Amino acid sequence: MSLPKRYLITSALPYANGLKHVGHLAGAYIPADIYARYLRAQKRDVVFVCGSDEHGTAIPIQATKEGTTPRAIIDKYHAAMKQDFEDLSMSFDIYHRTSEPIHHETAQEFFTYLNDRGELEIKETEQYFDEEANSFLADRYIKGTCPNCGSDRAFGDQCETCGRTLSPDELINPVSTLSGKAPIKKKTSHWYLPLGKHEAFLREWILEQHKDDWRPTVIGQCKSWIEGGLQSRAVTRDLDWGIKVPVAGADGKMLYVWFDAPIGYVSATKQWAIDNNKDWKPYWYDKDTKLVHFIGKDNIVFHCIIFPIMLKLHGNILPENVPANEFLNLEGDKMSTSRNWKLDMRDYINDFVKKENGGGQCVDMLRYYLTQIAPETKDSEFMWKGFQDAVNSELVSKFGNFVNRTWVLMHKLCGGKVPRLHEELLDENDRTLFTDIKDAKTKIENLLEEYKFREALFEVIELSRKGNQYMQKKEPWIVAKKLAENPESQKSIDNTLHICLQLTANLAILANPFLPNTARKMLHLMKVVEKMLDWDNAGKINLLSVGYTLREPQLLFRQIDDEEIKTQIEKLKSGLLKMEEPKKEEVKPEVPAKAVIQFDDFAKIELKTGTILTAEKVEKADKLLKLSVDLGNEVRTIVSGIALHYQPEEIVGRQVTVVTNLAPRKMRGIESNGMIVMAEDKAGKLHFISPAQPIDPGSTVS
Ligand code: B3M
Ligand code: ZN
Repeated sequence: MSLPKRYLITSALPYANGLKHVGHLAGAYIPADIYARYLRAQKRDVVFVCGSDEHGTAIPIQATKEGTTPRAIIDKYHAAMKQDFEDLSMSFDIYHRTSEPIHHETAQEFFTYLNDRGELEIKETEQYFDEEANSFLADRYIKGTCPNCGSDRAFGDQCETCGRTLSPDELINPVSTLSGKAPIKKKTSHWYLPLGKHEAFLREWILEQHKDDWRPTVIGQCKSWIEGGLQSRAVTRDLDWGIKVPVAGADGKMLYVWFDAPIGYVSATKQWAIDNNKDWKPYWYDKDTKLVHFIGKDNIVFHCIIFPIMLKLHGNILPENVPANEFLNLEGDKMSTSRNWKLDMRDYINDFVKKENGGGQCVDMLRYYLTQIAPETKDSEFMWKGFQDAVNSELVSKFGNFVNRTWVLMHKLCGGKVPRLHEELLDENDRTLFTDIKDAKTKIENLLEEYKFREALFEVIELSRKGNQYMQKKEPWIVAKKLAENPESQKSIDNTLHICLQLTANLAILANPFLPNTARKMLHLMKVVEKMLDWDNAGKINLLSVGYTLREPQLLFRQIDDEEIKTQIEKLKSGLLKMEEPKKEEVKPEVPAKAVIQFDDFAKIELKTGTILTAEKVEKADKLLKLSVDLGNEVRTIVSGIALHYQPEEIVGRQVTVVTNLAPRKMRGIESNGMIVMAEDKAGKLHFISPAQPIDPGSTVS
């Protein structure tokens, strides 16, 4: 297959309504940055765009919260996010914003183009209206109960608890967040994009053409949308913040934020072209451009279904791939802004990067860990202990250690210069390492081309591990001890260090997309120029010239100590408490004691001890775990609402108390035969009621 002529890479445009956390970073930004850096090192024609999403109801809602104007909000958070991305070495070619006039014009032109060609339809519908506030209610302004997971904190567009996309009509007991009253329905007309008309196209393009190269999670979501029946989607809203609908008489109507935001990729490209004296058009019209959208899983439908339909109708190219990531949890719980359970990029920057001993190495440590745990195929977990382990036992002990040993020994045993290679003395170990270097390049390249960033990074570390192993086999420091008796053995030392130095140069090239600051620090140690990082140089074993003097050793990374981890965990927990405190003030009414029952009533309940044999999460239900429980003479399936409190793996083997004669109940399609009895503490955490000593499963509790 021939290579595309050019690449356009996009990262989701974050809403300018608050600081973004490391979950966002891991989902849509770091992978895109790795990919862009890799392609640039390949000397391909790449433009990498991003910017702030400054429309939608999220903005005025935040303005109300902060007692200021929407304009002030977008200015504040645009600047803050831009800075955060810079501080974490994101290499966008442009970080634009959707409030710019060039974006408004581009989005309006798109709308007009589609509307003029009859691709949009106008429909009159009834929509929720708040009589007290005299205003139509945007989806975000309506709260209610989620039809999917039952959470009572769902919004009209999405349930934050289970992540399901909703429409306001699906909400149970809707309430206006403006007045707290139940809204009424009122007539209004809007422009709709009829998705159903494009079903055949979507089936062919996604489910046929891309069934093998898009991630299964992405294909799965698209499939369920297509098969669930594609409804027309309104592309305008009754709002006073946004881009005006460019039609005479459409006063008070704005383009829906999800109509204008992805067009932000186009306007960012235009602005980049103006700034760099380039032509933007080929990036959006020429079939030889490879367009790749990096996003989180909650944005899949917009990037795989709605925006592609718009692009197709507008005559543009379509994305080649949309490598969406799943979510990143933090210390065993969902990241959440409202509960303050999160790690903002800014917090990490302040606590690590800006600290003495921080800088580029701490940026790369975070990039490393977030790539190592990237939620590419399923949700994953940021654990501070995991961060510490990743840094200390991989970056420091493998990668950093190899480079440092090489440098120290080269100074000690080879006079601080690149020693000669004595070809006639090359042995099996040397040759194997040469092959390993070449193979690593090919493997990493193939993995990156397939958006498998985790595995690609693993191969980089793996190569440094092989370097350590090689050094360990060669033991140049032992050989050096016998130099007096056998001066010829200097040649063996030279060979070892020569090869380790060439490997270091390779590691710099291969690590560069992931750890750009480290790669530059290595260039400094080697006293070579940026050009050495060209991807083409990887696999070569003559990158450093013989006799060239290199700099003194300098550690690439520092260790993360226990104290730092402890501080972060405490900070996270205290932040959570702070948010929960106000709740405590609303004194909970004492739960009235239940009515007195007779012994016979109690005796109706059959309680037994059981042992949990297996536990797994129930798909699309955050709170539920599916358990199989050993009750002595039988094993039962029980669905239990404890998933927010326990990880499946931590409860296997636990002894618990089970109500065994409860009528079977279906939950999420699984029949539950019994109930695990739990005690709830003041903080709402659930605890098992377990026998003090291990006891036979199936023992009667009475
Ligand atoms: N601002 C939603 C989000 O930040 C939205 C993405 C737009 S991408 C065109 O998740
Ligand atoms: Zn829900």
